[in-house]
Amino acid sequence: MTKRALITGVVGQDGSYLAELLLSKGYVVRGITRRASYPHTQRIDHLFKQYDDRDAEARFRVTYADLTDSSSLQNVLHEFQPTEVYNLAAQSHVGISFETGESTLDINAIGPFRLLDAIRSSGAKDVRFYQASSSEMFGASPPPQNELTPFLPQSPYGVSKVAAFYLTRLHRIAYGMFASNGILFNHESPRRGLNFVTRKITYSIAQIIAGELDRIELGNLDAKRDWGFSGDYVEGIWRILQHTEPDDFVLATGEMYTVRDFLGQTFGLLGLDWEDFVTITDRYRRPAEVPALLGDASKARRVLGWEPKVHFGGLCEMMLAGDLAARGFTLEQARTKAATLTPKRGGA
Ligand code: NAP
Ligand code: G4F
Repeated sequence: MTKRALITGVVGQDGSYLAELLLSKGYVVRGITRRASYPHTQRIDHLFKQYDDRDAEARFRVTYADLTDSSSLQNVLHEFQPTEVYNLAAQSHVGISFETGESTLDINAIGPFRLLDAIRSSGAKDVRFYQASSSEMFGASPPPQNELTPFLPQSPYGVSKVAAFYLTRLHRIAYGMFASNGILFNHESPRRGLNFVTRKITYSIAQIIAGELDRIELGNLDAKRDWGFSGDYVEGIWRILQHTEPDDFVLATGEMYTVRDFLGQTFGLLGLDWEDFVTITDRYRRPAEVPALLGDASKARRVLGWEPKVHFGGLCEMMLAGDLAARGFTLEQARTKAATLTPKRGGA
């Protein structure tokens, strides 16, 4: 039987990689997106070209629905009849969740409840549900963190993800649903949103090389993160839903670096000293911070056979090369240009 996957958040970073993966495996894929005042389907435009989306039975289609709108979720479930539901949609920015706490809780906590409840009420017994849980739930719990580590969230985003984690487990326990959590540590890519720290850095370096920017403004450089590649993590997400039983899994690389390390690595690829180009500002500091995340993914390795392929150095190079290429530079050409730069002093 052909598998039918519904992906919420399909126009996001992970949604785009997951759609590619599932289509390559022969799935029929339906994505949902909410209305925006300006089209923002750049991450999946290549899929529209590859898989004709005009007729109802097309392999890949995207329809409007919103995690804050129960009837839109019920309608798409009824019409599409998925065998697997991947809930990736979220207000995913931790810093911004301090400014938009109520809507973050609505989308990230009540949203998954609406979806789980709609699946349960539909009476479809065999639908498998994936919830995009986050290492941000561990918050202030010291590293390393695994499936048994207590949650101590440090942001409205973290709290919202803890609620969704337990709602997913509750539907498993109370109603026997196949509902699993992936507790994913930070994962990045050339498709990462521009206001997450890794992409902000690589994008800004490309702007500096192109002569469009002098300095980057950043907040806390001491934060430690376990950064992997989104393309590797969507393979883990898929494996979580193919497992014989519903369960919760950490996905991580098991390596931890500071934001400062990320700066050193990426600027270093061009022979530059990051301190010549970075200004520290309180503007990007958060009311509460998650100091250190380091994942122990041994359960996923043992049970699912999942391992990440891309590690820190490769990730930095992939992201920087992507942003340079978009401005017409190879790494080699950027190195040559970098040697001619005179940093503008001031700042940190
Ligand atoms: P992302 O690029 O921000 O994608 C999230 C998507 O959710 C966006 O396409 C967004 O649409 C959509 N969305 C937001 N509110 C919605 C709503 N009300 N209804 C429908 N769609 C909505 O995030 P990502 O990095 O791909 O992450 C995917 C998921 O994994 C998120 O749930 C995130 O919290 C979680 N997660 C991510 C990481 C990570 O390091 N990347 C780690 C752990 C967990 P718009 O484009 O319209 O805003
Ligand atoms: O890149 P970030 O915004 O990612 P953060 O907060 O770790 O959250 C990401 O990973 C979570 C998994 O742990 C996901 F659930 C979540 O959806 C998201 O994908 O910030 C990383 C660190 C933070 O400590 C932040 O304070 O970088 C620090 N930072 C320093 N300067 C900055 C900046 N972060 C941002 N976004 N922008 C800065 O200018």
